[in-house]
Amino acid sequence: MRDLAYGLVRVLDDSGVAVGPWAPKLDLAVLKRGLRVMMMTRVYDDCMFRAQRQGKTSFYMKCTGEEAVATAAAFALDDSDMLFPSYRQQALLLARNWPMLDMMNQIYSNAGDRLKGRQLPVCYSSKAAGFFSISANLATQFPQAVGWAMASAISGDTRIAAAWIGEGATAEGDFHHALTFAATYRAPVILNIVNNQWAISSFQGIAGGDEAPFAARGIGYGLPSLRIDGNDFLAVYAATQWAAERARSNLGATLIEHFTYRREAHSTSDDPSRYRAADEKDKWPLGDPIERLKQHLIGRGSWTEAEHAVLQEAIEREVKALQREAEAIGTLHTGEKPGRATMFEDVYKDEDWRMRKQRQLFGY
Ligand SMILES: Cc1ncc(C[n+]2csc(CCOP(=O)(O)OP(=O)(O)O)c2C)c(N)n1
Repeated sequence: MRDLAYGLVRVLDDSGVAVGPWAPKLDLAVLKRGLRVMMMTRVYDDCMFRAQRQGKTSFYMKCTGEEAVATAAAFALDDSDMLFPSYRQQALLLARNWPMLDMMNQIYSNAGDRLKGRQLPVCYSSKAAGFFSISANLATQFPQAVGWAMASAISGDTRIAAAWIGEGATAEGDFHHALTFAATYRAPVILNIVNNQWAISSFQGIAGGDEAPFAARGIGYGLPSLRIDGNDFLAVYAATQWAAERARSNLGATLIEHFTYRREAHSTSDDPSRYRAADEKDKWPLGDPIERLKQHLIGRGSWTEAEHAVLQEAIEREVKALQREAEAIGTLHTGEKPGRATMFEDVYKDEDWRMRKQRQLFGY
């Protein structure tokens, strides 16, 4: 196992052919659905980014170039498995067919936002989709996922958990606490490190990636650890499927480092031209996940450039129509907003005396 933490598991070669022992036997239909979800995610990201620039929301974060990490994992997991994402796995929701309109309402903090504007845009939450509330405090989702997985095992459930963390956030104590508990209690959990090379303006070497791959950190905890090509839909699928089988067979947790690249800014509040070369993204050697899966399908004779262009146009039309629908409900500065008094609701199941005092202080 040790070598797998230091190497790079790949399936798609540079010409888009699936090779090697990790190549998963996947239906073409699954690959095409995966391609569609990745394309939808990219179009959704572009629309929401523009909406922020137009002042319709305060904040947005794209996952451009990293779409395979979340999409392929969602397809390899069962729909009832529990997801503990960071803010860059919006594709998980789309892969689980969660309505994009609901996600847009959250970005706009409008009257359709189930979270009533209380969460930072992009911090989605959906119990129905098995998608744990995203926390803007980095790394909290890691121990939470391990705890959830331990509870699942203790109660005899077959569901497993999966969590995602950025390579920068592995510097948080929560990352290490999660690995300790995962290893000690053999928690049925998949722990994903998304190494997209940058933590805002800090390159991955500052988080320790130059000393050893992030995957190698799992070895010290006795966890099977893989370092994989995160821009390869088939490699992400295969590694997740392998880890899920281990977890479901009571063999415990797996650590997976997804080697990928953040093509765009950290968020709408960031300007990467201040800290990295403008052409760096074009020099990234592992390519683009959408382009690579497209080439694979074309190579197998089951997809064409023309079909791809038609699908791209259809997705753009669909996303724009949903955007219009969301904006008709409201945006950051338009439409109805929840009353201020609602900030005291839903905090505790039964109102705490301190909460009551604060509410009364504000005259509600
Ligand atoms: C506990 C905590 N510390 C700092 C921050 C500020 N912060 C937000 S995102 C970020 C960088 C995270 O980088 P990484 O973990 O590599 O994930 P990426 O954004 O690249 O996906 C920082 C420092 C925070 N939100 N929470």
